[in-house]
Amino acid sequence: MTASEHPTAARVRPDLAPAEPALRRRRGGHRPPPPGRRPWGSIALAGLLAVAVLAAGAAATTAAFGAGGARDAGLVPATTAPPVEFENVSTTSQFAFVPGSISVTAGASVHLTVTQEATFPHTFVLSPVANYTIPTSTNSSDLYAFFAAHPPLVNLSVAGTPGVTNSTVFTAPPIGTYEFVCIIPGHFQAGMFGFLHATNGSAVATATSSPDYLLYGAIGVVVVVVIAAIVALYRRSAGPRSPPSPP
Ligand SMILES: [Cu+2]
Repeated sequence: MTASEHPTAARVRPDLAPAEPALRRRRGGHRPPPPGRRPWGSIALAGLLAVAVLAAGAAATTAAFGAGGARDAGLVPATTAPPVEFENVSTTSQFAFVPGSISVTAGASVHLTVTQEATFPHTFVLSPVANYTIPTSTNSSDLYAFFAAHPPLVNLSVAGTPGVTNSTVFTAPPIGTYEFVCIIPGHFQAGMFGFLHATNGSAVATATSSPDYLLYGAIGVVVVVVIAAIVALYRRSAGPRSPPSPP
C-alpha cells in the first residue's frame, strides 16, 4: 500500500509546488521526511479506519431506515385498500368461544370461520355497539330484543357436529371493542361470549415514534467513535515520530 502511495504523492507534488508554497513548507520544512512511509501510512490507515467505522455506522443506520421502510411499505397498501384478515374461532362443549378475544384492523375485510367442536349447535353473533358489554344477567328474550334493536354485524350458526364450519366475510367496524355471543338460550348466560377488538393496527402505530430516537442515537454514537478513532490514530502516528529512527 505504502509503495503505491509514493508515486501518487510524487505526482501531486509537482502540481502543488508552484501554486502552494504553504503545503510545500509543511511537508518539507517542519517535519523530518526521511522515513516518509510512516506519516503517509498512518494517515492512510486513519482514513481507512474512519471509512470502515463510517461504513459500519451507515450499515446500522440503513438497518434502522430499513425497518422504517418496511413499515411504510406495510402502511401504504392499508391506506389504498382495506387489509384482508383471517380469523378462526371455535365453539366448544364448555359453552365457550376459543379464542374469546380476537383483534382485527378497523375497516379490514375479515374472513371469519367458526368451527364446531361441540356435539350441539352454537351461534356466533357480533354486536354492532362499540364498547358495550351486555350484562351477563340478560335473559334470552332480552338478548334477542337487543339484537333486534341492534342488527348484528355477524350472525353465524354452526350445526351440532364436531368439525362443522361456517364462514363469512364482513367489514371490521370502527375502532372499539365489540361483544360476540351465542344466542342459543342458556349459552350466553353460561358464559358463552367474547370480544372483538377493532384497532388501527396499534403495533404499527406505536412503533413509528421510537425509530427517530434510535436513528439519531446511532448517528451520534458513530460520530463519537469516528472522532475518537481519528484522535487516537493521530496521537499514535505523532508519537513514534519524535524519536528519530536510525538512518
Ligand atoms: Cu352456544
